[in-house]
Amino acid sequence: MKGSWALITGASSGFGWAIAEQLAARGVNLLITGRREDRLLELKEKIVNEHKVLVEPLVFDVRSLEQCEAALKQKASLVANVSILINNAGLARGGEPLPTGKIEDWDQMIDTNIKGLLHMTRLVLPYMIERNTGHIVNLGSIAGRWVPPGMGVYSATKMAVRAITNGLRIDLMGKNIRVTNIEPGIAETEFAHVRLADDQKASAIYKGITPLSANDVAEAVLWCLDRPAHVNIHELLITPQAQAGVGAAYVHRS
Ligand code: NDP
Ligand code: 8X3
Repeated sequence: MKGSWALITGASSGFGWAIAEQLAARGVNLLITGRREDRLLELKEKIVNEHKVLVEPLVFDVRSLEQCEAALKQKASLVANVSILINNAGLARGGEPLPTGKIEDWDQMIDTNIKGLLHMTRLVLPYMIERNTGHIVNLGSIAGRWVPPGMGVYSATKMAVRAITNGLRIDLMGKNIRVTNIEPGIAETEFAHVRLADDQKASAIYKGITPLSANDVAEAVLWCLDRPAHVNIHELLITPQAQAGVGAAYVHRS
């Protein structure tokens, strides 16, 4: 892994940030992306001070194909060397039942979680194919297996991530490129704050349980990346010990 290049979307927070730190600790050079430039610069400074790796921040919105293309073009010579793509940028919005759900929330989730992931995959993959090496790790969710109440559209986007991951693995048969879907349950990041835009409601999600941390999820990602080249982890479902499924009935709160 040392000396290779990884591109991580959504590195300005949560899982993406933790994955960046853990990869840098292993000597991996990084292209870190997100919309918040200040956060990417903060991460770059931290990583460069702690580890001897190269870090290039790229600021763009994964929903826009034009922005993705322009950003990657800026660093084309580095993108050409990317052997690890972490498709992590994503979000949930709202929690209303479908009949009263907000169309703009649906658009944002679909455009980010599905189309953003497709844009980045389509743009980076040709380089991996040319070099016949690579590993794509997608951030799905336990909600890609079962539907949490009020999260039907979010769940649909993560079911799409699962389908795209499986389809890609089939379409890449014969190439030395691995494809993995990581499916976390409740994890404490900015996710709940972005989803609910209400600090009190967001904190309630973690009440009475020890949620996964961003580092827990990053360790799972690193473990998948670390397997020998002939071993491909298709999917990895990871929850807090207190969570046995989705929805209140499957979370034990003390
Ligand atoms: P965070 O909110 O902490 O981080 C989300 C990241 O995605 C941020 O860096 C954000 O960057 C980036 N992002 C969001 N929208 C866009 C966009 N349009 N363009 C570019 N970047 C974008 O959440 P997590 O770290 O928890 O989430 C990471 C992934 O894991 C998501 O796909 C999420 O669905 C999934 N997940 C999360 C779980 C959880 O409980 N936390 C559980 C299961 C899966 P910026 O705002 O700077 O653009
Ligand atoms: C979100 C997972 O368990 O919070 O991706 O609904 S959960």
